[in-house]
Amino acid sequence: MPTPSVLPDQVARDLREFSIEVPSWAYGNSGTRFKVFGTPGTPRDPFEKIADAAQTHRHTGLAPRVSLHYPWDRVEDVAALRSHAEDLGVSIGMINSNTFQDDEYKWGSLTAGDMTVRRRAIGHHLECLEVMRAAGSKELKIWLADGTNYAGQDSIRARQDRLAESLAEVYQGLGEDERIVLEYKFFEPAFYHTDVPDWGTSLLHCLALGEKALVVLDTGHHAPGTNIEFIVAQLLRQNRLGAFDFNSRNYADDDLIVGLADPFQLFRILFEIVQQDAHRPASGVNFMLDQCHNVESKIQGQIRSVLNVQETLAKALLVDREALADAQERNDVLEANGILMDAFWTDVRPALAAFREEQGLPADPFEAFRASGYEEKVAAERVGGNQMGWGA
Ligand code: AOS
Ligand code: ZN
Ligand code: ZN
Repeated sequence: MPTPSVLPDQVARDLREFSIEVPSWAYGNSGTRFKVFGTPGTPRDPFEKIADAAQTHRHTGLAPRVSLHYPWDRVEDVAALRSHAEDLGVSIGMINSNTFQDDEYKWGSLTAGDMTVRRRAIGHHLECLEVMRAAGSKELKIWLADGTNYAGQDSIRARQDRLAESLAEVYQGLGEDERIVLEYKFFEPAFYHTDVPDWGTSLLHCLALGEKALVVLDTGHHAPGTNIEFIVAQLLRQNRLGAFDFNSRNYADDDLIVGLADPFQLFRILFEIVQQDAHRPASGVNFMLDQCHNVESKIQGQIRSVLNVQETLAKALLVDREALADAQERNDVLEANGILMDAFWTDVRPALAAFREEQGLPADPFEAFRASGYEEKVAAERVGGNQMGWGA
């Protein structure tokens, strides 16, 4: 396919409607258990995190929502945080619950055998629903660190039963147009078994709960070699793909910039999305990032990330699906594969630059942000106070 100088109309229409949600925690300092490096200008409170996130949207037009993590992003006045976001041209997206940092949850949260602990964990999720409403959001995201480290440590079956009961209580708290999304992760911090380790377990719980419960697919949460696009196709088929947590992994849950470790995997995932029209807002799939920027500039990292998703989506939209269907019907394996590869290798960057300019956005949002002086400005302004971290 020759390099197009403009995007086909339908591709441009689809891209105009497409958006990505960014995580508040990506704007704070993060690191490993070895070291967390500080960066001048790092936000000191959730208001500053949102101001930084708004820069990503301002330069790309792609990231109008910011996910919050609770209680990391606890503020006295959620309504004030909401209007601060709106003043900056963004809104608050999903509220992420957090039951992985308190001593009480050492033996589990929604799965805990101790009823007092379980009640506390359920209460936390109901409180998250209140925060969600005050923030103007409709979605609660649940990721649980629950699991065990040794065979025999606890009953796997009993924990599933307790999880189902706890989730049902949280689900009862949902309003008509609200929903929960349940994330899975095959290991870490628990290393023997995890209570929601895979898409099947998440889906089973969601099916038992009802239509307002959907699965979150974090691209970093699978064993090496897992065919993630298959999971995408299957969840879409069941109308249960609620959201993505996009990131890149080389080894495990590395949370690196999406599309950098394996751009072709991102393309294959987005092609499954496109084939089922799930990139359109009407599908209800929330495309989010779940990333940390340990050594690179955080806002630049976020801008690069949303651009990677946009660029790869444009390629997936360029696949000649009619020709593909025809090749598939004739079982012409290599022609079918060639049609996909042709779209994957197409350079969409010049057409995307023109597309952005048409919308009054910089042709190169990454360079425009670097030249804007924002990082230097906040580094000079944000003195005193404590920089927020991933686990603030
Ligand atoms: C944890 O591994 C998950 O990816 C969660 O989405 C988590 O809430 C997020 O990464 C912040 O730590
Ligand atoms: Zn995640
Ligand atoms: Zn993760």
